[in-house]
Amino acid sequence: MIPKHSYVPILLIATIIPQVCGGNVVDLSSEEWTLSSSALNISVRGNVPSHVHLDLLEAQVIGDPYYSLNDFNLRWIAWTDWNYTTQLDGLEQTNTTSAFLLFNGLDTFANISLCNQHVAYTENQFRQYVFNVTDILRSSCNDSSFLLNVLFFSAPATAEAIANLPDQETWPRYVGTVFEFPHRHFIRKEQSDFGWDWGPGFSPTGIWQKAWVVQLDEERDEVYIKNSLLDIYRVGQLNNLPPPDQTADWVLNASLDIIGTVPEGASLSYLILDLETNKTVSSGALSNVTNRGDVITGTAILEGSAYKLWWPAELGNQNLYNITVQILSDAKTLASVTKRTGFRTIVLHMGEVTPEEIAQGIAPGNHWHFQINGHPFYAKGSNFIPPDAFWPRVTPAKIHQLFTSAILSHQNMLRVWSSGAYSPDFMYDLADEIGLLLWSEFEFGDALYPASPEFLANSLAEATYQVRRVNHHPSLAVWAGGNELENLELYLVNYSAPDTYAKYKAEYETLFLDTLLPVVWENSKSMTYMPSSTNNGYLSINHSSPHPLIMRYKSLVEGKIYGNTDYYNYNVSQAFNISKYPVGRFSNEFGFHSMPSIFAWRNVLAEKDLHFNSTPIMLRNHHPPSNNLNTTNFANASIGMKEMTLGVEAFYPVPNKTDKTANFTAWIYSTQIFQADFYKNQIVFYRVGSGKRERQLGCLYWQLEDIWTAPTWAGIEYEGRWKVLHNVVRDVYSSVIVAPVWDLVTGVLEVWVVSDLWREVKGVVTMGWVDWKGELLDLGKGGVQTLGFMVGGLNATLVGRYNITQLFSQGNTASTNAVAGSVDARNALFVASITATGTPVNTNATRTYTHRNFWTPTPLGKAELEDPGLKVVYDPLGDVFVVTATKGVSMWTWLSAGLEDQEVVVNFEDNAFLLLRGEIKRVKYHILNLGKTGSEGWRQRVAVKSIWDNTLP
Ligand code: BMA
Repeated sequence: MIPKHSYVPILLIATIIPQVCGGNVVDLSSEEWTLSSSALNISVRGNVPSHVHLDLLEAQVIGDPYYSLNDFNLRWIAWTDWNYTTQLDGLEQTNTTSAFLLFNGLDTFANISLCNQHVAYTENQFRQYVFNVTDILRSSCNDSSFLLNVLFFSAPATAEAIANLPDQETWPRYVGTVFEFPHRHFIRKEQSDFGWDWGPGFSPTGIWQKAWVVQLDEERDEVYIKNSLLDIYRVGQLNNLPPPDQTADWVLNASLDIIGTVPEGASLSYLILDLETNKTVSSGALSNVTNRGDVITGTAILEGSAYKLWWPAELGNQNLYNITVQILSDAKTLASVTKRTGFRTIVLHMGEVTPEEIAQGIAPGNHWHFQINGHPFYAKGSNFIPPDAFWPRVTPAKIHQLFTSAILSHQNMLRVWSSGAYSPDFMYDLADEIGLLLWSEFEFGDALYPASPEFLANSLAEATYQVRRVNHHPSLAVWAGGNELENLELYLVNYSAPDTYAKYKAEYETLFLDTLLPVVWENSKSMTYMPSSTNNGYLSINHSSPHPLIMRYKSLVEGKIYGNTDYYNYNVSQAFNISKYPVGRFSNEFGFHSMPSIFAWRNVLAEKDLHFNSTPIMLRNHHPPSNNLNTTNFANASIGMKEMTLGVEAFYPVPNKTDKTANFTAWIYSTQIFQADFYKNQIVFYRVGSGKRERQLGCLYWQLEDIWTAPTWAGIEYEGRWKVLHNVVRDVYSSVIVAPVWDLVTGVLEVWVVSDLWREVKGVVTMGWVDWKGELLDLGKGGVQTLGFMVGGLNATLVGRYNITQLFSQGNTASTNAVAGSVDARNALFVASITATGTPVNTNATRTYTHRNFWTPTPLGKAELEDPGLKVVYDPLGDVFVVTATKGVSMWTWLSAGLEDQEVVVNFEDNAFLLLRGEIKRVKYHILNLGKTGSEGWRQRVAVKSIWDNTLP
């Protein structure tokens, strides 16, 4: 199904900023700011929200931070203290006015002063801060000079100072990867700001979120809503458990965080607007109102069947409602907030597999899958990393483009990986609209963290703000404490310093089970919480216990299956060995890196550096991480470069072209093919697992997109271009697929049909073998086999089985065993296609699903490939590119803009496909950017190639 979403940025019905009734709110974005460093004698125009790097770039003090090795060259910015100053305008001063500074985000260590009086010191990028500056304004400011000063201290220097404090905590060796700047785990700042294996370490700083001065007249009971929580859940629902009744009424819990004081006796009202019909569905007074002065909370019971449900993409409509909550006092509205939301239940079900389920063939252990509105579904998606090193320049249009790409490749869930930043409201808004579930995480990852009272209090405040801010979004799927903590960090402690395991595990539980879990559970009944992204589930759950989740950790019983999996294997010889892949209930990350396109490289490198192992390309390969600030760390970089090279050499024709650019381009393409091929093999393996004893119900590969241009795990480049991977994902994430699964240990090729529809699918599968000229091969089963099949809802069915060891005579690299058949494996391609009829989820109309897949008994590097005789022409009438293979079989057929059209950013809706001899494919495309020149005539220069081109000089 081609979703209706287009690439045109849409106008958001964004979450409405809370409005006070009365009061004076000064937006600090509209003030004139100066950014300065006295030590460096720099003074330029500043912006709010912004980062120092962006402001220095705008003022032309520095060049593009993303160019070449500027990440190394600009490290001085991170070591410097920076001052943002403004003379506040628009303040209203009376004797009864109180005044507050409200910052939605300061990155990170800031000393704030107003009228030369100290206001506060901040130390958490992710907290909302409010400071009462009434006294300062009344006593210390003269009318003409409201000087606001925000001095940011160097984050790497501060982290170092904290790490060096007497008696500071230390961790065993190996725990807590250092990427570039060290000590990230001591500070509450985006962890990847200090470098990561896919990105640069800029350590940006600045007022990175919106900020205001809020002035309230105390005599008029003025209040301001600084944050708010809406929680919608079914009556009887408890966190982490499937709701007992999907027809039960809804509970609406609204809780508003206030600047000022809500007077005693105030009440709350609500109004719910259906955004499709623009009609009010329900309104009235909230009951059980509790008023703490700074937080006012109330609830309502809403009729269970009165609201259309919200569904993820391809599972139903994204029905949305506006809920307005008002604070009323003496028949006057003091303040109101409107948030756009949806009605759904989403649960990560980790309960025990029941005897009935075991009798149905599901392995004992615990479940680990998501249920939307009471239905298990297959989660298809990827991991989302920060889309830019500088969040203030991330626009809704950029996120919309990424989300549209995800939807076009049939993804319904993104894991917003911790160690970046909490997603902005507009990102959740877009996900709500487009139907992408966002598995969200607290920003802790790949390290163990302090458990000091100060660190816990700081983390608690951060989590409370974030949970309350975003809870109303129907796209919010789950909260995880952090990334790879249970499966990696605790494991590393146990491995490298087993004697101290108990201490570090206790600290881990203090933060992730005793501190963060209550934040989620006390604010929201609708959300599941788990302490670590990858985990073995819980041993027990008891909502009335002070320790409600007792995690399983390593209490594993042979034969049972428990949690989700994370799999990285850089030994390329094992890439297609399915016996190495983890068997679990859900795969939440796996991957391998590849090179971005020459177009992307050209935008950030000098022409002389456009070759595979050039200095800047190598030094942008951060896998494995350099572990320090060394700017000549070729040793680790060369490991990553070599892995990509070996992947190509092991499986594909090795490019060796005389033309330098052609050779570079061919190598890039080949690393992308190895990456995509490897992911495809795993995705298929996991999806087939939905019909096996593991009842595998989720696959999120690592990683959706790039933060910059570098060799990484991404499927989408920084500028939005799809790598081979994203195209392949689009193919294998289709609802109904045919999937060859080869077991190199047994030499058996199985063919499965997998469906993630909820009702059965019936159809016909056609399987056969061809040679590279496209002639049919008769391997003893009459050439082509056609069979009927049926696949149950959310299931997989075995439709074919071939003993590869016995099938081929020569060149049989599929097995080392003896040879029986008469055909040379180097000249054989297995092709399977299906046509099936099924019913899309939550619809009644049936539709036809088609899919084709292939497998080769020998790597393409050993195959006797033929020239496919590829041709491409642009058809202006259909506005499509028409591709034909005139002479033979075309593998990994690849369309791209002409080399001279480097500014053209275009995605072909179908790419990296198989074309049999004589086949014609009409390919649609999406333009993301035509560049400054408009690239007149680029359509005529679109080029096509296949893996066969690698064999050409
Ligand atoms: C996992 C992730 C990330 C990392 C990726 C690639 O460890 O959770 O931390 O970037 O693999 O190495």
